[in-house]
Amino acid sequence: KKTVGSSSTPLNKAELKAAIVKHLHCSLGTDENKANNHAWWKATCASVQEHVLEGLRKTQKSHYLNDTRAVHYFSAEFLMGRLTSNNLHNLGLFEQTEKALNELGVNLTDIMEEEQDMALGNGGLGRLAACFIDSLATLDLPAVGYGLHYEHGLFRQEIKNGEQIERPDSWRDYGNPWEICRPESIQDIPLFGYVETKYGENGRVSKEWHPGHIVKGLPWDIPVVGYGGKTVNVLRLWQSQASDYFNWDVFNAGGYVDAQKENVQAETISKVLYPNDETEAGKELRLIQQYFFSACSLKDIIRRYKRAHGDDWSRFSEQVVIQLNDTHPAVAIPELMRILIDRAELDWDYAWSICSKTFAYTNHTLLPEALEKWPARMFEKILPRHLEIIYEINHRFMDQVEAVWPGNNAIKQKLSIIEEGAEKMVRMGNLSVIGSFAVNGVAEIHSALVKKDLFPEFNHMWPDKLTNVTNGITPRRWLKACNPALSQLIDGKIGNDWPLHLHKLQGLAEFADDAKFQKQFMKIKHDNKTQLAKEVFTLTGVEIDPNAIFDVQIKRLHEYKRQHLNLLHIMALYRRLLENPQYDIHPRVFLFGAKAAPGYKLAKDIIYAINKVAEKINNDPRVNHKLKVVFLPNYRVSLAEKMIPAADISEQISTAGKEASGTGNMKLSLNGALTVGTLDGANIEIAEEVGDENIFIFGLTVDEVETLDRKGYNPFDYYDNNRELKAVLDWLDSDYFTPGKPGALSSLKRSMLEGGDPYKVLADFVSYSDAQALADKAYKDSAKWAKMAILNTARMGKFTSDRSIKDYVERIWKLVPCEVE
Ligand code: 26Y
Repeated sequence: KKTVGSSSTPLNKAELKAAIVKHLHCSLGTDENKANNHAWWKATCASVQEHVLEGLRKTQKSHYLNDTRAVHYFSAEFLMGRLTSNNLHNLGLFEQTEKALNELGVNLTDIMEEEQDMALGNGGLGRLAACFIDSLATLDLPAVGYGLHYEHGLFRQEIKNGEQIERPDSWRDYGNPWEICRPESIQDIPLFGYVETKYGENGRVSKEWHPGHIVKGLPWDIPVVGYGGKTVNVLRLWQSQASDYFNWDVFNAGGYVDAQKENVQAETISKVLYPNDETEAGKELRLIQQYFFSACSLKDIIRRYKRAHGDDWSRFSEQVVIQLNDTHPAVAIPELMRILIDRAELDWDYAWSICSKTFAYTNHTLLPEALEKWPARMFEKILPRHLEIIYEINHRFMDQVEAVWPGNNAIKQKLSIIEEGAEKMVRMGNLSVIGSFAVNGVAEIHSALVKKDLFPEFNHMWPDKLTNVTNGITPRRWLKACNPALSQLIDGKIGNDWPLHLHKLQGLAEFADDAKFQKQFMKIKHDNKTQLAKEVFTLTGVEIDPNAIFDVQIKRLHEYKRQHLNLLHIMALYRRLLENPQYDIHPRVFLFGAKAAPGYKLAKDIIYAINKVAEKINNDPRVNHKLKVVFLPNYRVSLAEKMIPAADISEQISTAGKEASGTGNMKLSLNGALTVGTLDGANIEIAEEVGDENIFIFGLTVDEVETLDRKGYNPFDYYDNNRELKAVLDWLDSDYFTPGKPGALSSLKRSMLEGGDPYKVLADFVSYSDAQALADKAYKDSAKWAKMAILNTARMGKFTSDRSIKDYVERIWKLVPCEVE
């Protein structure tokens, strides 16, 4: 059994001090007197990294000697955030390092602020990948994360006059102490060109792809330290580079400048993360990115497999499972087919039998606009051979459909990988289902809807293929590291192994009524709020009172997530306070954090509206002792780590059926925030765990949304019949919040009226406002609130990502843990 801090070569305080000073001198070229926080941080990381790399070497040796089956998690996004605190905690070195630095006159918390977030992801899907690789290492499971080494992660958000401005993110400007460059494992990746059909003497027809370009993939490895420090897996991220030999001709002809153009093109591939989630942009570069990292990763996997098994492909799918994080890496399916057929010269059926036992696919959305489709013409230009293979996969699949539904062309059209129409499109979702042996949704309700609404025919053809794995979060980052005071309180009550066995938090339930424990618990919450209040003041200049309710909505900005429902309610409270200064609510601070996709107009309008309403309310002495609104700029993992421990209320208010799971909901509840939420995604499972009395559920259910749609939803029914709602919406047309600029907020109102209110904001308004009133009432009874908060923390055991990973292992991956040392 693992105990924390039992890593193989423990570093004591004296050794840490010596190592840090050595790195200050020998790696950073400075000394104790000259070093600034940045240098101290780097020297600390370098000292720890030595230790991490030992663990990595031992892990790789164990995996090699045991010839382990491994999962390969393919994801276009890994939202890692900062690594220092996480690595120190997982190695059991946090406290020693803190003390060592203290004796050197340095504060660990301060120097950790020097680290840039690794923001190589947009939101939930990317952060899920990061939590999963933490759990995989913690559970001693052989695993590799594969993705893209974006030079620029998700844009940095500034707010100017209430509007979002995007600035480039440069997370590696001063070097990243955790990553290791591996030029020895470079891969060549072909692109463009044409396909030649060859007729062999034996009558065998074969295909040869003559690529028009070759780009190099250079891998960077980020060690992933499991909790307890034994297994250290890797996250391997590919950077694109021009392949030098390809440019020699131009270069020799004196075309030095032209040769650089080629370089620029090749290096563009991993330049920047696309900032859209949920709406597909259909850009050529994005398809190239997807192919680039999928092809690099497959080559890497095959190289490793061949080292152990030579040309014997019969054991490939026993050794290798590839998890596709959404359809973004789905082009790996035809790529593996291409390698098996064109390169290894296997016949189609054998190749397909290997391929269709290798891939599994996770679906993260039902929103039609998020389902990836590529124009067949674009596919043909970039990946001509892959398009042929996709046609062949589809042809054979259509025969299967014909066998199940003879003569039914409507079903064939629906299930085909190719969408016929004005422009032929390749449907990546269909390809993923057909090419995978397992498909999962990310929460019970979402998986049920995947079966019922998204892929019902596939579910009929392969009743065991579609399944559920409810998402989870790593409690190491999202409680132990981000909320040290609460963690220590918990340690003292139930012992310190809850980060590995989160169900043990149940043990806190017996203290939920204990007045002393309630006080301790709420004192920590209050201290966390005080700390956040300071941060808010630094970042925005707005003063907030830690005695107010901190009500938090943090997530990407989307209509379906309904930040504008929250805003309408805030405006309603404001109105009530203006109309009746005695209106009795506990003071509340509404905190938002959200980035909008740069091209998503209405999302940006909502950010602007929140900021304008905030400005007005915060400066209105009639109400600002009761109400404050704060939009924190540049929401990201490291800011989440500061906001979540300070939250009293968690806003999870998506239209039922739209949020696949949500994971912020789990993080907030784990830290003792009460959810105001709809019956959507994992909220439903959270309600089951905490009990209906410890959550504020409101709004239409999935069935009610469906019924309303069938009947014909008319937002004017609500607008015309609710005076408050009408007044609040009309307020948006005035210049009350935007002096001198009437109509500056009108687009919001329009979307909810003439626009048809696609996310049923008006339908849920009253129910939401009632739930908020109940929350307010509950907060006024502080013992009751404390009990509810404690029970939220106590009952989050299910949502550890360790449980999610165990579900994947049992239902899909069939992996065996491999002890290191
Ligand atoms: C196709 C491209 C534009 C695209 C890029 C990113 C499409 C989608 C995404 C990201 C989607 C995403 O983050 N989905 C979220 O996944 C979480 C983890 O499963 C869920 O908790 C959350 O409900 C879902 O919205």
